[in-house]
Formats: sequence, C-alpha cells, structure tokens
Amino acid sequence: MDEIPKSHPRYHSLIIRKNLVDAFRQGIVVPEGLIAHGRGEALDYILGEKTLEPAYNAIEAASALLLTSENPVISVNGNTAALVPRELVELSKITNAKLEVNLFHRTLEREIKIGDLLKSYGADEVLGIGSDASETIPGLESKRRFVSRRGIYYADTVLLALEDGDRTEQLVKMGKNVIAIDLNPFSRTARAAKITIVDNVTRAMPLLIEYCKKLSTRQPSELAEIIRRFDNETNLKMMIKAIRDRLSALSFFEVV
Ligand code: PTJ
Repeated sequence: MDEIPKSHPRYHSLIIRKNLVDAFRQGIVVPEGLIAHGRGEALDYILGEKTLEPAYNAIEAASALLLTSENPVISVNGNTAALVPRELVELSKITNAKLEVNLFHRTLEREIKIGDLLKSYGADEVLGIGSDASETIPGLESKRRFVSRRGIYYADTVLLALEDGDRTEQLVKMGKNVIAIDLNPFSRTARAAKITIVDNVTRAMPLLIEYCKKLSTRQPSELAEIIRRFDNETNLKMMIKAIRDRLSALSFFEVV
C-alpha cells in the first residue's frame, strides 16, 4: 500500500484507517468493524475530532470508579484491540482490571489472535478465550453472552467500547457498573451505562490512563464523591447540547 504522506491534512485519521484495515487483514477486525468505524468517524467529525468538556467529566468519574472497584474488567473486541492495544494493557495494569475478550462475531481463531496481540503488548493474562468463556449472561442471545467466570461474570465494573446495546442493558440488569466509550450519545449503550464517555476510543483511553494515574493518590472518600456527583443522563444532555452548539456554529443557516 502507498505510504500516507505526513503532510496530509487528515494524516492521523488515515493512519487509524490503515491500522484497522491491517488488523482486518490479520483477522482481528471483522468487516462489520470497518463499517462501525465509518459511523464513528462521522460522529467524531461533528465533535470536531476533539474531547469535549462533558467527556472529560465522564473520564474523571470513570477513572474514580475503576480505581474503587473490587473486580474491574476491561472488555475487548476486535476494533478496540486494533485501535488501542497498548492502552488497554496499560490501563488494566494501573487499575488492576482483568482483560477479557468478548466478541459479537465470535470465533475461537479471533479470540486467540486478540489474546496474543494483547500479550504481545505485555498482558499477563487474557480471559474469555475458548472454554474459559463458560458462563452465560442471562437474557442475551448473541454470542457476546459467553463470558469468563473469573472475568465479566464476576466483575462489579465493566469497561467496554464500540458495543451494541443488548449486552450493556443485560450487564446493568446483572447489577454491574458499566462504563461505555461510544461516540454515539443516542445509542442504547450510551443511555444504559452508568458512565458514558462520548469520545473516540483513541483519545479516551490515553486520557483514562492519565486520570487514573492522577487520581490514584486520592482518598477513597474523595473518589466516591466524584462518582456520586456524576449523573449520566445530565452528562449525555450536556454532550448533545455541545454537539448542537457546534453544528449551529458551523451552519450557514440559522438552526432552530
Ligand atoms: O469485534 P466484534 O466481533 O465484537 O465486533 C465489533 C463491532 C464494532 C462490529 C460490533 O460491536 C458492532 O457492530 O458495534 P456497533 O453496533 O456498530 O456499535 C459501535 C458503536 O461504536 C457505534 O455507536 C459507533 O458510533 C461507535 N464507534 C465507532 N468507532 C468508534 C466508536 N466509539 C468510540 N470510538 C471509536 N473509534
């Protein structure tokens, strides 16, 4: 493939596309993952491809929740493995969270490839591969229902990204705290989660690492207060307002 010139105004975005296509050719990302990325790109374009204020608030609350959880788990699918493998492993180490592969388009071959990829970035253990995913999330029909007993099944908090809404809703019904990273503030995942970070996973993950490092010296009571102050519905409304304001500012016409 032709090299992407560094001077290209959309260099960063083109590199991300290239990484995803390479991961698709390696069998880590599914074709549907490329379509999902296109939808994400369109939403990110509207955000101005930057982290907006409400997302920073959600990242702070998510970091406090990860640091105070007893059994946090980071759920990994094909797209997140391709986009942020290093960050997934680093965040899991900082927060003592387990890493678990959980795929919508599930095959053993992909599970193994994603597990090996995470291990190549330093993960000690990756759950949810093959017979390890022996437990079932009740009320879910997709193959995402198969989870690890020591991982998502037992977790008090699950961090997930680029997710369809079904599993988030069921995880919430199981009493788990769900932290979602999703560029779509209108999605079922965004609305069902306890904390939704409306941002690109490529920006949100490094910020989560930064905030977890920063907050790790705080007292548990201070972290509990940060979590208590956060309200997902209010935050999503602020996000939608920020998007509306941006569209109004960009529009040639008066938006009513
Ligand atoms: O690897 P698998 O088999 O588990 O499959 C993964 C995909 C992504 C195919 C599967 O989870 C899927 O179909 O997801 P959806 O239902 O298309 O939802 C993806 C959501 O993530 C959409 O709301 C997108 O807008 C959003 N999204 C896409 N790219 C990004 C993103 N959110 C954050 N960062 C992104 N880079």
